[in-house]
Amino acid sequence: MKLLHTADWHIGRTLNGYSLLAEQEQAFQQILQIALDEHVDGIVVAGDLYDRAVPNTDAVTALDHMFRAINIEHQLPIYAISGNHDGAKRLNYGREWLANTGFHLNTLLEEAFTPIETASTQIFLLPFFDPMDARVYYSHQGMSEDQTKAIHTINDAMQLVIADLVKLFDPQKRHLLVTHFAVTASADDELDLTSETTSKVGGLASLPASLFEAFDYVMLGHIHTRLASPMKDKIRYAGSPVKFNVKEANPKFHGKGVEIVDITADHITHTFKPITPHTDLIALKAPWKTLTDPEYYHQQPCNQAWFAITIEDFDRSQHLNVRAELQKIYGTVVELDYADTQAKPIDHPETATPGTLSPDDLVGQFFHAVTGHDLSQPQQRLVDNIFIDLSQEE
Ligand SMILES: [Mn+2]
Repeated sequence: MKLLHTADWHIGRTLNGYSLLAEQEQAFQQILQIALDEHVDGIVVAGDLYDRAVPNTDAVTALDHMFRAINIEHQLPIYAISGNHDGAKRLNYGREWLANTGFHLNTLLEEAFTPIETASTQIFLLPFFDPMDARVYYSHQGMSEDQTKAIHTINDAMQLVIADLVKLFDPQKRHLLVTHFAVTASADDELDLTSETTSKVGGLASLPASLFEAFDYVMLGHIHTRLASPMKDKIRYAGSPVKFNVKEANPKFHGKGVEIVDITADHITHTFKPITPHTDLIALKAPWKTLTDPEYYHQQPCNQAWFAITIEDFDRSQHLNVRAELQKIYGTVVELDYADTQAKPIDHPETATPGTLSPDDLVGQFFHAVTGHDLSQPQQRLVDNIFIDLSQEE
């Protein structure tokens, strides 16, 4: 069995107010072509189909056309789940009808416990969920209130869920999991690659890869670069097909694409297939004199890419409309920033800057600075839950 693994389409996303829809449609055409060239048996979309729970009508129309092309025109099965950006209940609409044409879409936790059965594999589609969803699910399963109340973190919840999925394993078949979480190589790891937001995910909602070891292969969504894959051979992120923020313009994140996962009785392999951006996102950082020097900018794909420009050591009093001048040279400038190359002294060297801390750590540090005490366990739990809720709304 051969599957195409992609994730985090975020249809309808904008970059500093610029619509990415044309770029997303371009990327989709390439994904479809790869699927056809590789003769895959289905396309896996591991969550965050839309960018928001209530997507705008252009986004809905665009995704409808994409799924139609895959599933109706080319009759390829789709194996999809909702991510934290999707509205699980809304996206659930029509689910049972869609399954009739091989469009398998799970958005609710309880749906994960019915794997999709093929001749040689079981495909478990586990959508994004939070500890509260797990409490509700397990109380419906007859679990006592004391036990459901013990489900505090996503780690607590996932241990129960995985144990129940494993009970459904058919020993004659391969077991594949599609899910949407921050998974790290070990419990202590912190993700510092680009993820949902530009800040660290931290220990907050990240799960250790060891939780998923029972599966033969895990196809993840949530982190937007495949370089964050926690186990290179079998627990992998596909990454988003499109660059979503300026951080991703950094060459170290280059290489958007999808993975072709080939599953046979004795091995599973994955092969990266690149997607070429139509309008690339280029980050430049240089002094004003350099940026406006023809020798420099003639080296750049002016008017063909989007630019995020950081001007170094800039005397702002000299130029009235910096953006307009740069746009004359470069075309679309999606982000403009200023940087001093001379490092400034830090007031509190023992305190990390906000950008390098996870949101929960930041709250903890602030609390400590104000009260002189660490957060108690119930307080920490409250903070965690607030950020889990926020990550769903984001
Ligand atoms: Mn995402």
